[in-house]
Amino acid sequence: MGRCVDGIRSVRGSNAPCQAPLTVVSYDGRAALLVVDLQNDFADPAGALAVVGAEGVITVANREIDAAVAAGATVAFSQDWHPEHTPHFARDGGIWPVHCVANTWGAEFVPALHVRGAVIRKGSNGEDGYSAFTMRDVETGETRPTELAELLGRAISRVVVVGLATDYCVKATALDALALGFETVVLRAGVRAVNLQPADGEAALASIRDAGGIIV
Ligand code: VGL
Ligand code: ZN
Repeated sequence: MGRCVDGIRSVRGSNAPCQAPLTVVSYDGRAALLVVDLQNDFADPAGALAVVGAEGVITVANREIDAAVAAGATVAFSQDWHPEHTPHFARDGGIWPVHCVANTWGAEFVPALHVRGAVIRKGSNGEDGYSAFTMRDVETGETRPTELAELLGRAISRVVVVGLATDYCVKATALDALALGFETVVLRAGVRAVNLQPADGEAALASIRDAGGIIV
């Protein structure tokens, strides 16, 4: 019997169902690939908030980027882009080590990434936030949209999400995409979790699925 890997059966001819739906991701002019936060601080082993398994995410992301560009889909890249002081950081009352401070090495895209598309910096005016669609004012907590939804416009009906991290920015981005009415697909092989608690990544995927997202 075939083994299920990321919901895709590795041996043809077996008809036992996999746990995840068998959905083929294909790109066209109505699709957008969102590449979330593939920056040194998350994706380089020396990064301040290095996520285990991030190399695999870069490989998958590059493959998807190439396919999306070839098919005429939109590709957008988000960057976690923090001010030096933000309630996001442990030193300012939050939970995270200092990471992805604007204009530092940690905030740069990993050098191997095929950056071919628009770049969305969450908080270029000093805000921050997890979702690629929203920025949060660090003083008032108010959120407002980034330019991403406008960039996707009305021509895009479907978004495909890859990147880091499953339990924070991927989750927030996918939930916002669903709330905005996009058919939303998350590639399991193209995401990894921080997992402050061991099951956080799986719980995040479950909440995306519960909100109507497709995990493949
Ligand atoms: C993220 C933790 C802190 C993310 C950003 O990109 O998922 N995680 N800031
Ligand atoms: Zn952050």
